[in-house]
Amino acid sequence: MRHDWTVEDIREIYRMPFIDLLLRAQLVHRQHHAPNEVQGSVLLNIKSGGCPEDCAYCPQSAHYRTGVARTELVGLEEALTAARAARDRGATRFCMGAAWRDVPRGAQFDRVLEMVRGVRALGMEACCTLGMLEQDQADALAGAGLTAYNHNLDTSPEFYGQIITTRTYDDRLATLARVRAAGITVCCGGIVGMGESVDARIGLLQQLASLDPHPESVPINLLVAVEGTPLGARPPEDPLDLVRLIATARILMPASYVRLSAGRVSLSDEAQALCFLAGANSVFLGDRLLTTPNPTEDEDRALFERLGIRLQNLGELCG
Ligand code: SAM
Ligand code: DTB
Ligand code: SF4
Repeated sequence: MRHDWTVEDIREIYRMPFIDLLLRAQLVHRQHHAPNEVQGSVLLNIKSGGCPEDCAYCPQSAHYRTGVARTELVGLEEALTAARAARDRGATRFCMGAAWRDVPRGAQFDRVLEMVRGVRALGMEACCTLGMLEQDQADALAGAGLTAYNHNLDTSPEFYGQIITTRTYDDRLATLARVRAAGITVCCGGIVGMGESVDARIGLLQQLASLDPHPESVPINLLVAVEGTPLGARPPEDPLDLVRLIATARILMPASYVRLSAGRVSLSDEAQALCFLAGANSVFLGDRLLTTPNPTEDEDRALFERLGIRLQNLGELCG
């Protein structure tokens, strides 16, 4: 595993002829992963909307009018019912997301810890994404059995300030370090389609690949342009650029799960197939992400059947 990839190394890979890039990524993929297998996760928005951060892509930010409902933290039973349904649908990981800047202390955090224990008791991996964490909070999540914590870097350090002004890149890195120190696996990736340059994508990949160890999962989100957010009118991205980014991530971080995350509804089956060929080996299942649509169970079943892809089962957890 290399952690010292330079921007030049990465640019050279990203700009390879497309077919050469895909072949190289697929060869790397096969050294570390079962070739026709994809891991499935399901998301639950455990606390929606009203977030004090100003992430320009996010429909849950209180800074923008997007029509997303503001809710309180869901109850334990509601979360566990959703987790059981996710397991029945073939997911091995249940991801709980909250529109928080950081985790509130007290009863709400205790309830999240209960949710984590409950999901683990179902035999599934548990992931949370709750915003910034202090070390004692990361340790408590680890104590509850949390498998993974999602905290994205989103883009390069240079472009970050154009997307988010209410926190810094270093804040993000500090939380990631606390998650790692607590012994929780790291889920960290970014977004394509925010108007970032190729250099910004390469800068993101360099940051991710410099983490030692690499994040165990790397979500690559295609921007879901939501009306009311500053990025609501962004034109769609060229899917082949998304494929390039996934292939490059696969080559830089060979053992990581590369998750084709938000944005699948706007991709053709053919584009998704290229993403899998490039080394994506995880997706979100179920017709809802946090606030936006995702392919239905039937659509995914049909796609995986056409591609001969099978979902990883609970006996072969990735965590
Ligand atoms: N509030 C927490 C945080 O920001 O870490 C957790 C939830 S937040 C919604 C998780 C991630 O979802 C963000 O880091 C971003 O990468 C992704 N995301 C949010 N809105 C998106 C959108 N419209 N399109 C694509 N990805 C999005
Ligand atoms: C990640 O990287 N993508 C997921 C998960 N981590 C939490 C969230 C995608 C959100 C897409 C926009 C929405 O549905 O609100
Ligand atoms: Fe809040 Fe997370 Fe959305 Fe940013 S991405 S506004 S931190 S919920």
